[in-house]
Amino acid sequence: MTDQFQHTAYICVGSNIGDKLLNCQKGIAGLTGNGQCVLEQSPFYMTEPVDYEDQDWFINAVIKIGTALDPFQLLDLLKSVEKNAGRCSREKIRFGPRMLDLDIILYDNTVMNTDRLTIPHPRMHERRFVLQPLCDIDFSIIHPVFRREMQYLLNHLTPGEQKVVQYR
Ligand code: PH2
Ligand code: MG
Ligand code: MG
Repeated sequence: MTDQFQHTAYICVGSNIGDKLLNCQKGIAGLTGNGQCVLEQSPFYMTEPVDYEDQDWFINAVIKIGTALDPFQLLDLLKSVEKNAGRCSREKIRFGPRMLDLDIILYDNTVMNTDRLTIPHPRMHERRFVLQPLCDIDFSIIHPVFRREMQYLLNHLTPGEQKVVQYR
């Protein structure tokens, strides 16, 4: 029998507008409802905004999925689920507030850099809101570019910066 889900991807889920937890849950449900298999889910965290600080705290989580989609097909699906969950074109500020954000963090051991998509996510290694929930799922994953364990990358963030608080 052929394996339906040949690929493994890690997706960061985030929201900082409206019912943030519900938006994140809708995002995850939107993936399962569209043929993706959620293999693991981290706890949800309340996280201090990074890059653009003049905005509300986020709720973030990371999920591990099994997928038959290639990276671009997966990106298209994430965009359509974001849209269905109410993300709109008014959200114009780069790194600014959003109803739902679904980002590909890792896809198998793929390393790629195109105009539309960079994998691993180009800022994942400096973001506690990604590394903490990712380590909750599997701290021993090796970053395919830096060749370091996720736990190592998490431990090397500046202590006290980028607060994350477990939500549930
Ligand atoms: N997403 C951003 C920018 N800043 N900060 C936190 N804490 N969580 C996010 O998901 C986030 C962010 C751009 O997508
Ligand atoms: Mg993002
Ligand atoms: Mg995004």
